[in-house]
Amino acid sequence: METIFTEKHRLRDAKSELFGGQLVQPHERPSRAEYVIKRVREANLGLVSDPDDFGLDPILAIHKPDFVEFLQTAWERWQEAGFQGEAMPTTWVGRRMSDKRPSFIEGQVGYYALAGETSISGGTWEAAYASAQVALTGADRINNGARSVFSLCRPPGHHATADMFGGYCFLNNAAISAQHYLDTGGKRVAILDVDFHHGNGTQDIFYNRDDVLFVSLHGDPLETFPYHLGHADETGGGAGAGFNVNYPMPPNTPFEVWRSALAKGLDRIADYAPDVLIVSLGVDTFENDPISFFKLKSDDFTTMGADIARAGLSTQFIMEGGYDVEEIGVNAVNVLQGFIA
Ligand code: SP5
Ligand code: ZN
Repeated sequence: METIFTEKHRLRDAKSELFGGQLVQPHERPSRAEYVIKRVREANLGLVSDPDDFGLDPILAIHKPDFVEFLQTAWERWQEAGFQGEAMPTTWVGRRMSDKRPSFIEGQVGYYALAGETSISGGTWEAAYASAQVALTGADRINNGARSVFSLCRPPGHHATADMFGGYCFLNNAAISAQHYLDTGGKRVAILDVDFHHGNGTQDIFYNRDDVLFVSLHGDPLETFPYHLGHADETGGGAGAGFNVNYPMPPNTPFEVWRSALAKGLDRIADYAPDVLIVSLGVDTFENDPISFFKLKSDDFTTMGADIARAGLSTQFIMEGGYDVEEIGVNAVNVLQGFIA
C-alpha cells in the first residue's frame, strides 16, 4: 500500500493545549506522524510519496470561505493585536446569544471554535493545507485504480466542520476527500470513522445528504469529547435520513464488543454499496492512549484491518487521532497490514 506523506506537518507545532485547567504540550504533536512514518518504512508497507497540490478549490467545496480566510490570517491578526500566547477562544456563541460575527480577532476565534483546547499557532494554516493535499492525493490514487492508499494526514480533520475548528482539527480531510470523489465521477462514498472520538465535523457536514454515508464507532459523548454530538439517535436529516450511523460505547469497551459494532457498521456500508470507502483512522482506541477509554490491544488493530478488507471496497485510510506513545505507529500500520494480508 502506498503512503502519502509530507514533512510540512511539522509546521503545526503548537506550544499549548488547554487540558485540565493547565496549558500543556499538545497531545497532537509532530512526533505522532514521525512514529507512524517510521513504522511504515520499517514494515516495508510500500512506496512513500509526497502529495500533489490540488489548490484551494476542493477545500472550499467543503469549508466556508470566511472560515478559510480566518484560518489563513488568524495567527498574524492575533499577533498584531499584541497577544503573547497562541490564539485560543475565551468566548462562545452560548445558547440564545447572537450569531453575528465579531470583527476583532479575539471574538472571531471564539466564533469559529467548537472546542477550547486547540490553539492556533504560526504555521497551523500551512500544515492544515498540506494535510488536506495529502488526503486529496490519496483520493487521486484511488481514482487512478489503486485498491487502497494511506493518507498520513497531520493535523487530523474529523472534528472540523464547514466553519469551525477544534479537537486538534482545522480542515476536515476525510470530508474534503469524499467531496473530491463525488466531484470526479463518484456517486456514493462511505466514511467509516474508527477514531476513539465521534467525528462530529464529518457528521455535521454530510448530515442532510444521501451521497455520503457516515458510520462512526466512538466513546459515548455523554462521557467524553466532543460531548455535544455522536448519540445513537442522530440518524441523518432530510434527504440524509438514515445515512448517519453512530455506535457510542462506554468506558473500558474491549475489542470483542467494539468489533461487533464494526460488523454492524460494515453491513450497513455493504447495503449502501459505495464506490469508495474512506476510513477515518484514529488509533486512540488503544488501551494505553492517554486521553481515551477503550481497551484495544496492538494485535486487535490487525484484525480490524482484515475485517475492513473483507468489505471488498476501494479503501482510502486517512490518519486521525492516536496519542503519546510509540505504539501509534505499530497500531496504525497493523490496521494497514491486516487490510492487505
Ligand atoms: C483527532 C482527535 O482525536 N481529537 C481529539 C481531541 C480531544 N481533545 C480533548 C481532550 C480532553 C481529554 N480529557 C481526558 C480525560 C482523561 N481522563
Ligand atoms: Zn480521537
